[in-house]
Amino acid sequence: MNKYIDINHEVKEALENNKPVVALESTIISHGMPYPQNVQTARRVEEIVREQGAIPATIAVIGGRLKVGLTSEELEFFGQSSDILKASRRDLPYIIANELHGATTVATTMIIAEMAGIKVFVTGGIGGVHRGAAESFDISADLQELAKTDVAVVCAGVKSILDIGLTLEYLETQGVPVLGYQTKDFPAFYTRQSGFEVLYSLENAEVAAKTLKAKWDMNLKGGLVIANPVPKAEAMDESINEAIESSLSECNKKGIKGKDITPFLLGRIKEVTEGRSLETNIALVYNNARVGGQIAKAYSLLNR
Ligand code: PSU
Ligand code: MN
Repeated sequence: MNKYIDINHEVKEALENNKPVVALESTIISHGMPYPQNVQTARRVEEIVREQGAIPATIAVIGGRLKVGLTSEELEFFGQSSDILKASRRDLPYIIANELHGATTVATTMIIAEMAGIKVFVTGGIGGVHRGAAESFDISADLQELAKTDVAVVCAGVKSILDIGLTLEYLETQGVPVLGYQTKDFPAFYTRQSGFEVLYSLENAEVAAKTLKAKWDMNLKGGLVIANPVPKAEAMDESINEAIESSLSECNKKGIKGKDITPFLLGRIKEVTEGRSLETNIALVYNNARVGGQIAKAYSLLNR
């Protein structure tokens, strides 16, 4: 194991004994939701993973250490502190060298999960190709990471603040399987449908686990996207698209760029929807934790 990583005792013991472990990211905590909902959600997500019989491993960088599994105090600190850098692949070396704190994105959480030997990772939504990328070149490093790092990402699809069609094209080019969980509609985070379909729908956690195993047994490098739509009861209706459009044009007007775009849009959409988008966001993460926990469990049984 490399000298930069600290895996907590419970997670280490689980990995050594081939028990199911689920990785969780920390950008969603420090840049994706306001305090205190961020910490409450993170704790509940860990609980839901446990209810499925798996061990949660929230991943973050604290004082330059790659942490796999946070203590309750570390989680609280992370949710409250304002000097936490959003850490994608490019940011890690500097943050480590300077002993800073970093919130791990999907890309970085995948990197650290792979270092630790964790195969299943649960989040809300992944990054993607931004609208207008032909001009801005703004394509999330999450997509490159999915091409090369062997971790399955359970998410609720891609937000329509992004160009969903181009995101799916990019993933196809990179050979990343995009699988619907009990659906053929590719979900758009707040809504169950995006207007795009996936080729394959996974019937249950066992089929999902066999799909991961087949990919990695054949040495087909890289991750998989398991797209799990928000439950019907908590999904938003099409009016969310107006909130997204107005937030996007405000973002452009203000000249907000790069890594600040996603956090700005999430905050603004929450204001425009008077908090409803945050409730949906929380509900879909819980649903992903449930499914991800089940897939991790099924995967560990396959490898007994
Ligand atoms: N989508 C969300 N909430 C988030 C993110 C995405 O609904 O918090 C975060 C994830 O950590 C993702 C990152 O990896 O934003 C992508 O940022 P960028 O586009 O700058 O790569
Ligand atoms: Mn970007």
